[in-house]
Amino acid sequence: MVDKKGFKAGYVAVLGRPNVGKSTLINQVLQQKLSIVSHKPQTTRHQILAIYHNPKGQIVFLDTPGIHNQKKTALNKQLNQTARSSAQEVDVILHLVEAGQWHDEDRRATEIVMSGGGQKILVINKVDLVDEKSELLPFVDNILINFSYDEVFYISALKNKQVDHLVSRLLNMLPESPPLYDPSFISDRSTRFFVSELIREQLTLRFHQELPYSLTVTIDAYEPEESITHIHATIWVEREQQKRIIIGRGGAAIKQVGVKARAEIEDFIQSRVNLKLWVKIKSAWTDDQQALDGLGYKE
Ligand code: GDP
Ligand code: MG
Ligand code: K
Repeated sequence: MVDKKGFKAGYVAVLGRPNVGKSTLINQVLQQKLSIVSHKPQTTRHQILAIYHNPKGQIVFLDTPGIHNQKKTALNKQLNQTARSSAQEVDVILHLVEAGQWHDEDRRATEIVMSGGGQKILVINKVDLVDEKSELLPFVDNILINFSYDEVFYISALKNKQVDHLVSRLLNMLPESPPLYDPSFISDRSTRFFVSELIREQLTLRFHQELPYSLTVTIDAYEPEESITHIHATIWVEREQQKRIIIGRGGAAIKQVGVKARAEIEDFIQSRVNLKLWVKIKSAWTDDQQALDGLGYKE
C-alpha cells in the first residue's frame, strides 16, 4: 500500500430504520450490487463492509441492519446490537431518514446515532418523492430542534441525486491516513456470502409478505471450474407451509427463483453458473440463539 500525502481513509456507518434506502445508497456509491435491496424491511442482516476507493481516499462503509422495535426474538436483539456496535467505532455516521416520513423507529435510530462516536450527518433520502421541496425544511427543523447533527444532506440514492456531493464531503471529513484495505478489496465478505444474499433477494422479491424475513440461505458447495461455477444452496425456512410456497406447484416457483438468481450470480461473479437449490425446514430457529450461531449470525 502506498502512503500518499493528503490521502484520506476511514469508517462510515450507514444507519437508519428499515427501508430508508441504506443498501441503495451503498450500491449507488460503489456501482456494484453488494448489499441486497428490496422493498421488504430487514433484508440486510449482516454488517457489510463495503469499500469505496478513489485517488483521494478510501471510505469503508458499514451497512447496518435496520433498527426496529419488533418483538424481541434472539435475531432482532442481535440486529440492534450490531447497529449499536458499528455506531461506536466509526469516523462518521450517516443517518438516513426518508423525506417527510418520521416514525417511532426513526427516533430509536436517532438515539443510537447520538450515542455513537464521530461526526454525524443527517441524510434526507428519497427527495425525488417530494414535489414541494420547501416542505422538507420544517420537517428537518423539527429533527434538528431535538438532535444535533454536524451536517444535513438532501439526496436521492435511487436516482443518484447529490450522492457524488455526499461522497466528496465524506472523503473530506475522514482523517488523513494510508488506505485501510488493499484497493483490490471491495468487501471483506466472501463471494459465497454475496451469492447467498443474491438468492435471498430473489426469494424476497418473489414472495413478499408470504415469507418471514427469518428465511435464510446457506451455500453448501461452491466449485469454480474453468468455464462454469457449480453452486449448491439450501433455503432454510421455519414451517412446512413455507417450504410448499417456495417450491410451488410442480416445483415451478423455485425453478423461476433459480433462473433469476442464477442470472444475478453470473453477473456478479462473471462466470457461467450451475445453481442447485434445496429447501429445508429448521423449526423456530429465529428464537434459538444456538441455531442462530450455527447459521453464522454470530458477531
Ligand atoms: P434499507 O432497508 O434501508 O437498506 O433500504 P433499501 O436500500 O433496501 O431500500 C428500500 C426501498 O426504498 C427499495 O424499494 C428502494 O428502491 C427504495 N429507495 C431507496 N432509495 C430511494 C430513493 O432515493 N428514492 C426512491 N423513490 N426510492 C428509494
Ligand atoms: Mg438494507
Ligand atoms: K430493505
